[in-house]
Amino acid sequence: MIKPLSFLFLLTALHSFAQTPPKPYGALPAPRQVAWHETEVYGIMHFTPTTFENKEWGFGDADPKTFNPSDFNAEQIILAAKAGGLKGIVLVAKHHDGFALWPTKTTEYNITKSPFRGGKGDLVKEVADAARKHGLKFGVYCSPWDRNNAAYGTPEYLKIYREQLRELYTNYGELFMSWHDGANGGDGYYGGAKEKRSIDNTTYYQWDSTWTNLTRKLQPSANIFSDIGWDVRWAGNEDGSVNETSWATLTPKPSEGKNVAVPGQANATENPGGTRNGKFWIPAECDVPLRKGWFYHPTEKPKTPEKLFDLYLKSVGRGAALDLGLAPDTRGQLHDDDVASLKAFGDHIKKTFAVNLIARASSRAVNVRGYNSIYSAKNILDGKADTYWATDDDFKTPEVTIDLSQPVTFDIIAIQEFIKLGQRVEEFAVDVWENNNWKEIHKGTSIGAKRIVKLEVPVTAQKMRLRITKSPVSVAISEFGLYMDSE
Ligand code: FUL
Ligand code: CA
Repeated sequence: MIKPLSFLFLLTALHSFAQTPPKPYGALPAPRQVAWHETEVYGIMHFTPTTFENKEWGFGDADPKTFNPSDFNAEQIILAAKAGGLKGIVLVAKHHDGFALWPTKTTEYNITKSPFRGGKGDLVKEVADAARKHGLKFGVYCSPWDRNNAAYGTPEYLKIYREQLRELYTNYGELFMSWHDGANGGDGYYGGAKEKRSIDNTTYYQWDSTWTNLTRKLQPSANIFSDIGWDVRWAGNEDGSVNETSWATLTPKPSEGKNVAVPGQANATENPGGTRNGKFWIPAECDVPLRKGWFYHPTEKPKTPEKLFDLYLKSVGRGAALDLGLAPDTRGQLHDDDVASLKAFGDHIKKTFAVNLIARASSRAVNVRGYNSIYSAKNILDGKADTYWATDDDFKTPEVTIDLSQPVTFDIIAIQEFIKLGQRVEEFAVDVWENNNWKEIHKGTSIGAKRIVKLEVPVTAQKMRLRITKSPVSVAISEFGLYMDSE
């Protein structure tokens, strides 16, 4: 006979077993990366003397007095970004031309030498303040390549560069990104030398120690972006898209002839698709200018809202993020055309994803982990990223059926995995019930943070199902939604 006390013990043990969440799979996102995934769409803003020279890469010789916006307005820019659905802004605090937009102590080539706000201005602060005031996250890009600095190429410059980062990391609040790129070395002004300087970027910048000792210490929530990581990788192009199958994990590989994988030296062929079962969680950022160039040029036009929506599907809809280049004009504001394009894009997304057409449906899963309601299939319809449907360990290819009280018409499918437990699913399919049979309407691969599928033609159905068709482990799906493109 089981004694009452041991029976109670057994019950408690069984109960806690049934509550055990699935074991995490593979490389996992750090909390800062989970927050980054939620940002989805953000912007990167280029506005330096290069804007006034109508160039893309300033040589580093522009007179600081040329930086003279007639009506700079950080709020105009931030509000336009916000209307576009952007949830963060990365400011290029210093581009390759070397002009610092903040009153740095590290170089004379900075904003205090310009007429901006009578030499008392701090553009980094104005943008940071405006962003925070309107609920956008803030980040910085400080170009390592500096075509103005006389010390560029010597060990002395590395100290200067690190000090610039230190100033940016300490004076402008919490940053969501520290953006770095691999463009470096070449010709430039270099304090008047006007020559070509080549550096070995596998050794010169010593990124490991900069990121470990500065970035991680002073800005632990900042996601380090570079072409291979550490936190966020480059998509491998500047078109705003990743591969249809794109994994959030990556095993950075050195490029040919090099024995280290550092910014600018990575083998970019894996960037658009990532590495299935890669060593690190390093999801992709798709950076693309809103216009043709990163800087404002009067003859160029912004992308249409339709084009932006398409890029959204090819970036955010493939588990990556969309980073749109914003280029203020010589007034220091976004052109009306850019404002209009952003607004229409933002409205398009807002309207389309306002209601999950199956939010009120009932759902039946073949398996729910430990019969426990905290892992119920209902969790995929509740609109909350933190609740998920999980299956028992041996249910790796489960399905869930959705029943509605009346038919709905949709042309967009959206699925999210609970990424805190890793990227688990490898293949999935969606079916609708038609003439007493299941008909497959879509078959896909990677999901991760989000997978959005736009169907060629709208589908009408009252009953549908999501099938996970390939996964090395049990699944953890946090959301499933059907939507109708509002346009
Ligand atoms: C690149 C730079 O060379 C471009 O000028 C621009 O800043 C872009 C965002 O990153 O690597
Ligand atoms: Ca959920």
